[in-house]
Amino acid sequence: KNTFNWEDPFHLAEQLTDDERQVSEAARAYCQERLLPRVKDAFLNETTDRSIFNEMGELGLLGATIPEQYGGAGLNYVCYGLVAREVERVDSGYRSMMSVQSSLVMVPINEFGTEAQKQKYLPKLARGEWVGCFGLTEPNHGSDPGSMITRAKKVPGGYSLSGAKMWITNSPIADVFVVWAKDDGGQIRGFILEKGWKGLSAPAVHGKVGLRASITGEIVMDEVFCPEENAFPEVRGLKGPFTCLNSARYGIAWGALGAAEDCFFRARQYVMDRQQFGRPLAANQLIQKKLADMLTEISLGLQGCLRLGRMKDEGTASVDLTSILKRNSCGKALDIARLARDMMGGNGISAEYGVARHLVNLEVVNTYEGTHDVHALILGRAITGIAAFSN
Ligand code: TGC
Ligand code: FAD
Repeated sequence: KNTFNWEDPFHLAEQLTDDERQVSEAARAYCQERLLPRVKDAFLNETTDRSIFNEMGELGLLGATIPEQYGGAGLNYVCYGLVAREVERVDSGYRSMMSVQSSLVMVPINEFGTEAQKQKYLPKLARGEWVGCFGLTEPNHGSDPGSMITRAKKVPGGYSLSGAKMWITNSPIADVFVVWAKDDGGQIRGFILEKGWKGLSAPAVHGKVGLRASITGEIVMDEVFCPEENAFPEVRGLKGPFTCLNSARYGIAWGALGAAEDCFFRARQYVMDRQQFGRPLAANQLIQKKLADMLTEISLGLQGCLRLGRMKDEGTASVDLTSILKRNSCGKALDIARLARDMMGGNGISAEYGVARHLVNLEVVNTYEGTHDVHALILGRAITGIAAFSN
C-alpha cells in the first residue's frame, strides 16, 4: 500500500539523481551541524561570520553552477536550488551571503567577463578567499533600476565611477564589487571594482530588523578609477544585471521554501508536545487545518521549483517563469512563518524557537530581488502584453 509521507508527500527526494541527492544531503549536514548552532547569536548580535565563506568554499557551495575550470563546482541548477533550500532552512541571511556570491557576482563574471577576469576572480570567489557584492539598487532607485544615476565617465585608460548604491548585501566586507553604472551614452554597463581603490567605500547599514546575520551596506563611489580591463566588454543595458537576477531569484524560490519547511517542522513538533485543555494542541481542528495549509503550499511550491530547475538545466525556462516562483515561494513562506509563530503562542516570539527570526527575514526576502508586487507586474505584462509600471 502506498503510504503518505508527511515529510515529503510528493517523494521529491526520489525525483532527484544520486548526485543531486548527495549534494542536498552534504549541504544539509553542513548547515545543520555548523550553521544552525551559530545562527541565534549571530542574529541577535547582528554579527556576520566571515569564515562562513571559507567553509562554504571548501564544500563547493559557492558558485555551484560555475564551471570547474574556474574553481566552481560545475553542478546543475537543480543542485544550486537544493543547496539554497538547505542554507535557508537555517537562515535567509546565510543564503543571502551565499547567493550574492554565487549568482550575483560569479555568474556575471562567468557570463560577461573576459578570460582574464574569469581567471583572476572566479577561483578566489569560489574558495571564499574573496567576498563579492552586487551594486544595482540606489537610494532613490530600487524597483526601477533603469533610472539609476551612478555614472561611469570615460577617462584615459578606463572609467571614472561616481554615485551611491544602497542596501548592498556583503558590501562592508567585500573584496570584489560588481557595480552597474551608466556610461557617457546613457547605457548601463558592469564594472568590477576592488576593495581599497581610491574613492571607494562601503559603510555598513546597522539596525536591520530582519536578516541580521547577513551584513548589508552602501557602496559609495567618488570618482573611482576603473581600468578598461575591469569593465565587462560586451553587455549593455538592464539585460546584464537581470541575467544575474534570474539565477538569484530562482535560488530564492527554493530557499524561501526551506525556511518555510523549518517553520512547519518546528510548529508541528510544538503542537504535538504542547498540552492545552488536557490534550495536545495538535488534536484541535483549527491547528490541523493550519498544518494542512502549510504542507500543501510547501509541497506544491517545491514541485514547481524542481520543474523550473529542470527547465533551466534544459535551457527551456522563460525568465517570467522565475517570477511566478520567486513571488509564490516568498509570499507563501511568509504566510507559513506567520502561522507557525501564531501556533507557538508566546514562545513563538522568543528567539529560542526560531520561527520569528524566519518571519522577519522573509519580510526582506519578499522585498529584495524584485518585490512581491513587482513580480506580479512582470507577470501581468507577460499575460497582457501591457507594462503597468512604465509609460
Ligand atoms: P524592461 O523593459 O523590462 O527590460 C529592459 C531590458 O532588460 C531585459 N530584461 C531581462 N533580461 C534578462 N533577464 C530578465 N529577467 C530580464 N528582464 C528584462 C529586457 O529584455 C530589456 O532588454 P533590451 O535589450 O530590450 O533593452 O525594463 P524596465 O525598466 O521596464 O523593468 C521593469 C522591471 C520592474 C521588470 C524591473 O526593473 C525589475 O525587475 N525591478 C526589480 C528590481 C530588482 O529586482 N532589483 C534587485 C536588486 S539586487 C538584490 O536585491 C539582491 S538581494 C540578494 C540577497 O541578499 O540575496
Ligand atoms: P521601492 O521600489 O521604493 O518600492 C516600495 C513599494 O512600492 C514596494 O511595495 C513596491 O512593490 C511598490 N512599487 C514600486 N513600484 C511600483 C509600481 N510601479 N506599481 C506598484 N507598486 C510599486 N540591492 C542590490 O542591488 N544588491 C544587493 O545586494 C541588495 N541586497 C539587499 C539586502 C537587503 C537586506 C535589502 C532590504 C535590500 C537589498 N537590495 C539589494 C535592494 C532591494 O533589491 C530593493 O530594496 C528592492 O528592489 C525594492 O526597492 P526599494 O527598496 O527601493 O523599494
